[in-house]
Amino acid sequence: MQGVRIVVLTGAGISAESGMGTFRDKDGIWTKVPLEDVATPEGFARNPQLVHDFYNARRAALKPAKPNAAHFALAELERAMRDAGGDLLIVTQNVDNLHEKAGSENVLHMHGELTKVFCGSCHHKLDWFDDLGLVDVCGHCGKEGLMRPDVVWFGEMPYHMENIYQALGQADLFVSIGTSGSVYPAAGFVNEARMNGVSTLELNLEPSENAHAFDDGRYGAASEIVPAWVD
Ligand code: BV8
Repeated sequence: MQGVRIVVLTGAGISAESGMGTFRDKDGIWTKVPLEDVATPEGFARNPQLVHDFYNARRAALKPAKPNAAHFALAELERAMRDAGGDLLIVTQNVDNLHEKAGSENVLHMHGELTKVFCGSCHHKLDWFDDLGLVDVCGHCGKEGLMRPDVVWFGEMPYHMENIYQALGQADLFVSIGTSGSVYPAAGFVNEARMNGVSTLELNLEPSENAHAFDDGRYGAASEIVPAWVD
């Protein structure tokens, strides 16, 4: 592992066994709630209270949630690689904080975080662990009613893109865990990695939409296949 660099992309599947729910599976979040209503800037402009209710419920569900064996295995691998002079970067599409709860330190949240909000007027960001509502006032500019979850909605630019593409260009291995490969730009990372000559591996419950793009794939529940891969 000396000097080895791994970039791991995670999606909702890694947190499924921690009770956080996935988006596009049979009982997924987007089968119950139209994403246009709760995960777009237009939906927020139309009905901000509906959006707050949706994210307040998910923030409440996150509080007691615990990382599973897959999160812990990645945290352990990060420590082992660091000790050996290598580097493991987790790029997560998840807005939960289960990688951090498991002890991972090198984590980029490309779709934002449930435990953060920002002001739509002055863009000041702050930690937020409770319900968010229309009457909340920005602690920075003092405006009321413009606070929103720090989540990247459809049509918005994901975070940390420059760092992510740089890491993909320098990696030895790219591993995608628990994601359907249906949301861009994350779904394109495997091709970016391959163009840079990086080996690619998919770990998922079943082959994803772009399974064909990976050099290798291992399939099963994340809590089993991720620790097995790390070992
Ligand atoms: C952008 C908010 C410009 C967070 C989310 C047409 C073509 C190409 C692109 C587009 C297009 N039309 C529109 C676009 C762009 C659009 C897009 O991709 N749309 C798709 C639907 C076509 N993307 C955007 O708008 C993005 N911005 O593109 O900006 C740009 C361009 C270039 C470079 C930079 C910027 C912004 C996207 C933001 C999305 N935000 N939601 C929230 O509320 O949580 S999306 C939502 O999907 C989640 O955030 C999630 O992170 C993301 C990905 O979903 P997955 O994590 O993969 O979850 P899913 O349910 O789909 O899959 C779960 C998988 O786990 C399954 O495979 C299942 O088998 C597996 N699984 C289940 N259980 C387990 C398991 N695996 C292992 N173990 C288990 N136990």
